[in-house]
Amino acid sequence: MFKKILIANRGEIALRIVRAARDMGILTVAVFSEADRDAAHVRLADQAFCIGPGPVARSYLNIPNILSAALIAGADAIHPGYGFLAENARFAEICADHDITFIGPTPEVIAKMGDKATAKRVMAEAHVPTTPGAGILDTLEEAERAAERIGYPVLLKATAGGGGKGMREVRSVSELATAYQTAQAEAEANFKDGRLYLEKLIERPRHIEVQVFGDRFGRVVHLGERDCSVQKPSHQKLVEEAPAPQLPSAVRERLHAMAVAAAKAVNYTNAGTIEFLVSGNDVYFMEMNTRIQVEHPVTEMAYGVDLVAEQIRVAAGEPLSFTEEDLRPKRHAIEVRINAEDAHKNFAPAAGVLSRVVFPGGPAVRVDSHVTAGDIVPPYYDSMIAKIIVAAPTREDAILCMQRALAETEIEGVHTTIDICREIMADPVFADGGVAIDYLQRPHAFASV
Ligand code: MV4
Repeated sequence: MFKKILIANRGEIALRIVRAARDMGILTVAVFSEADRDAAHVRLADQAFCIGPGPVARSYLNIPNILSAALIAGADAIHPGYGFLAENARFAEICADHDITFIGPTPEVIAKMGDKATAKRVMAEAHVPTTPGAGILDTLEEAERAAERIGYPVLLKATAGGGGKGMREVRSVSELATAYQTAQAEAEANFKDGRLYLEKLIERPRHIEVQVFGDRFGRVVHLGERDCSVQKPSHQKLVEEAPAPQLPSAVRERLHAMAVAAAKAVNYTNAGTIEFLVSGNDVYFMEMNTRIQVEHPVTEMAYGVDLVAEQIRVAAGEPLSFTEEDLRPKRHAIEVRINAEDAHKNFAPAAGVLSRVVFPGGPAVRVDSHVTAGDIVPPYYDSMIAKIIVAAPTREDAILCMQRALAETEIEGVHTTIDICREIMADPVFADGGVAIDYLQRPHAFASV
């Protein structure tokens, strides 16, 4: 087992990893930017190194500085968390070159799944259902022919993308040229890779993803699905739950089987997520995320497992520790994300001082957060300041519990998503379950969206 793990991240996930390591008797090394000098992850780790100024390019994305910290501290592993360097194949490779274990899948798998057109082709070859579409498009004329063949509406996607950047809906041939140019320009600007592919637009699908886990002995398991259909127009998730409500058991079983097949097709190791679009009884592979996800606690609460500890064990070369009992869902879990942003201003990030912070409690409530009263929300990073997760025997009970948890929560000084999360938990449409990805944009549903 590792003796010392460096955490190449900040915020709540850095704390989450410090805690998992500490619980396993492993020493921890934090890295931090100048804007995070007083941050909780710095205080809780055994050691901490400043890796540069606030802007991420000069600190949390600064590979030489992070690696130097790991080498000076004598860390034998690096956990990248999510975001930042978590899906950077080059970083995973550089860690290996320095005899430091990257806690995640291999660089080859990260690169393969990071290229969305390649990932889709690999999954189609493994008989995982994908949306009808075309591979990389070299010209507008090729896009026109492909769209004609598939039939409108279609969706242009950036192969370097994911998360919706460089994506354009095209409803007729007259819209294609403009959409092609803007999607290409957006992809080029964001990823320095303007390559596009195209697929049939699935209208009003649900976003359901499956947690998978593989070890170095070729065992691959799934830990069920999470329903993440409640997303902001920017594709950021706001509410996640497990199991997915109103899902026919045949569809659920197919999702689980497809996810395991997908992970096995690439000899997947460590924690991963297979994202699907679900429309009626049809399921389509969308993307694979080769990291621990923000919403992983939903699965942890529903199943009663520790996914981060398992990541560490598997990276250290141990076999998966999950038993048959571990792999059965026991409760219904719901997570809401509390972001420092103004729901009335298109969810614009709200920087400022948190003058008051009160989090909820109780045996079924978990709060993953790095903030306390008096903290400043720095402008450089993601606006998420807390996740509240609850679990109960039934979905109805879980919603009641979340309503109570949100009623106890008080955050003052900056605008947050608490109010809209309260509205969602009180909404009869959400209570019915099975909402699609356009849920927050339904006409007049939420005054603030
Ligand atoms: C789609 C789709 C409909 N049809 N692909 C959104 C981000 C990226 N991961 C892929 N996304 C989508 N791909 C086809 N063929 C709809 C979306 C989509 C979406 C997916 C999940 C959750 C929220 C979403 C919001 C808008 C669009």
